[in-house]
Amino acid sequence: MHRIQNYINGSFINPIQDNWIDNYCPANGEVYGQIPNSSKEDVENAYIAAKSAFPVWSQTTLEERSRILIKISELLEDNLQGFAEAESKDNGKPISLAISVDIPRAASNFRFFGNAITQFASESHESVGQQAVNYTLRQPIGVVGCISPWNLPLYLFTWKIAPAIAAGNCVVAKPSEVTPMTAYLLGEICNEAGLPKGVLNIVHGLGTTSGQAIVVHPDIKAISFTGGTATGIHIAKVTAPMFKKLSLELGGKNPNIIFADCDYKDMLDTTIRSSFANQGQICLCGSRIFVEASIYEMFKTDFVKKVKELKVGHPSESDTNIGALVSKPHLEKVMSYIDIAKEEKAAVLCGGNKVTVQGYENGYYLEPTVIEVSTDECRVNQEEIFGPVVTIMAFETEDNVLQMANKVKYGLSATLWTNNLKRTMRMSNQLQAGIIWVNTWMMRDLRTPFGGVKASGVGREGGFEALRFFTEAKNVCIKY
Ligand code: TXE
Repeated sequence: MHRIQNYINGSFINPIQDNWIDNYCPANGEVYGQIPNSSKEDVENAYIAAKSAFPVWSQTTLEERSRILIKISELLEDNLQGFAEAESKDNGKPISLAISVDIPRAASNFRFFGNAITQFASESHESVGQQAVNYTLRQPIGVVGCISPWNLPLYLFTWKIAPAIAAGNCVVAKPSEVTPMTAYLLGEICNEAGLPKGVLNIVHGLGTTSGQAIVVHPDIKAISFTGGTATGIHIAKVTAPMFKKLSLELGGKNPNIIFADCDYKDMLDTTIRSSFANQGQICLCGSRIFVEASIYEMFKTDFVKKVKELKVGHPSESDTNIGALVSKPHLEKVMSYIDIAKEEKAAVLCGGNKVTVQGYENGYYLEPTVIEVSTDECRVNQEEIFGPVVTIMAFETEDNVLQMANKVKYGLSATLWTNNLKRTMRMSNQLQAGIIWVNTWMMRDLRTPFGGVKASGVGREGGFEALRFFTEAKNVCIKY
């Protein structure tokens, strides 16, 4: 059985205690490999490697850091097919998505931050009348921890690592134990690109052991985490007394608000994507759909018809729209919400059942599901399901939908469909979310701040925000 290894100090090594975890293929439910079940000793070794690499890396010129990051990006592009196949097999996502989104975006992350670091600047303040000038140094923090989830494995892993190393830090990183494969492959690419040993160290294992060891390590001074809100709460609690810098990108339950004056076809096509892309396992998915009453019945008919046309199938088939969910426990969690919907007397308009894909009977497939709710206060409309399940309901007025949109504990993103400029401005100002999309969804410009409010997390990633997170500001005041 194929075993992947930890990547520490530029070498691939087994976990010290020789403990391993089975890795499942979601498309057929079979174990296809094993990954290290790393302990805190493995994390300590990764930390030691990172600490030793830091003095040289933090003093490496920006041009040289940039050159290496862009080389990593190019090598990812050269190996697009292999990485996409690995991602699809590990995660269950359609290969078409891994080829068009996940791996290109991972390459873009390195290219973007390789370029961004050459443009990163800090402020200076002339203290007029006091004969002094202040300037701000932006210094790398040292060794930082990056912990990422399973839904967009390499995409989110590199979204953290690239700015961290661009800013001159050395990293101890842990991908999700559910989807470790592309992070493992990244180590080889980093060596080929000439990234010095120890700048990036990748430890595989469970959140509660190796993840926890990163989080509580006294000398890992900053943690960038993307994952579930419950884990985010735990990390915030345990790191508070240690005064660590924290960036937490957590769950979402995002409203997709559709007004009658929108471009209907564009809205319908995009709403299919924003509901079901990646099996609905994207923190940005618009899982609560609110439709203006005057077009509600038309939308319901058209949307359900389109949803029924989506093909649930093996991720490697090019015409598959919906692949497998990431794991058996996750499939069970998502399905439990379909039972909850029935208990809450909501109407399941389509979907709701497991799908048996011929030849892959033990895969984790679920029909795309649309639930019509009569109140926004039910659990399916309030709790993050994180699967191919959306709720729909009608609204009467702008005030009414704004209130419902904001009445959840999360606040990551919101989508608005309207051609009314004043309404766009009013609603964008008042929606409680870190990201608002108007007449589009998940259109990304890597320079923009990315993150949420309320239970969707703290801090912003993206652009200079990420470089600010991964540096400490130090003010120098010189009197002349
Ligand atoms: O995430 P976890 P899970 C949501 C989604 C999902 C729920 C739970 O609703 O159903 O979260 O998913 C590591 N110390 N999102 O349980 O556990 C873990 O090993 C340090 C939204 O799979 O938060 C993995 O690397 N690390 C989300 C990472 O945290 C710990 C994406 C995420 O896993 C740890 C995924 C600990 N104590 C799920 N415990 C998004 N925002 O996109 C776990 N980990």
